[in-house]
Amino acid sequence: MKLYDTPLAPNPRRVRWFMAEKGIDDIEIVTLNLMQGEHKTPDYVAKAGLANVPMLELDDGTCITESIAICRYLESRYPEPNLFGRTPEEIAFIEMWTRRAEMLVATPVMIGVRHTHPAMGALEQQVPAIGEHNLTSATRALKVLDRRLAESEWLAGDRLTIADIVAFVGIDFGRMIKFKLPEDLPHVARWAEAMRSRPAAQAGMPQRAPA
Ligand SMILES: N[C@@H](CCC(=O)N[C@@H](CS)C(=O)NCC(=O)O)C(=O)O
Repeated sequence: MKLYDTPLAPNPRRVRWFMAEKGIDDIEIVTLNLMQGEHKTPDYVAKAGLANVPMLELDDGTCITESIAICRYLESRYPEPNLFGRTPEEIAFIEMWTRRAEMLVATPVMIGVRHTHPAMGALEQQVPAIGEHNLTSATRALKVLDRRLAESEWLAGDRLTIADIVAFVGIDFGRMIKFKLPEDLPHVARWAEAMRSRPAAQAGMPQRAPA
């Protein structure tokens, strides 16, 4: 199998993080440079169906896009540790928090970065007001996460799941524009530190020079 990837973008990072939590190391990583349009070549778009990463190409040539669909496939192939839930209740609860993480936080932060970071002009017709509005929404939604994390160690229960990966990777992408966690969210701060210190947080990320 091959994972078509790019280092800084959040959606491929979800998959790399997920693979690292599971110890999956037998998938070839193919790095594309989005700024040079390597995800827009006719060959790639013919396989993926759209000019997006990540894409997982199976050994029989089947191609899967959408980071969560790829993670679900990998969960079936590499079941442990379980990150999508086992019982009907757990599966629904993890799905609920994954969707909240994506819709309330990860997507608004991504739109915020795309519309306000100068380099993103290569990929987006930028409207800074759209970016600012989305960043305000994401900041407001972090209160929802803080309330949840006041009662639970992880977003969907007592262990890390795909919901935590989606939420944290989304928030962390905001570093591109120095998006900071508000200081009055102690539970988000505790959880974010726990996420940041997991080895999987480094998976495929460019190493930063020591300060
Ligand atoms: N919903 C998709 C989103 C994929 C996506 O938006 N990928 C971005 C990188 S994070 C991309 O390929 N952007 C290319 C572009 O905007 O030209 C997923 O979860 O995989």
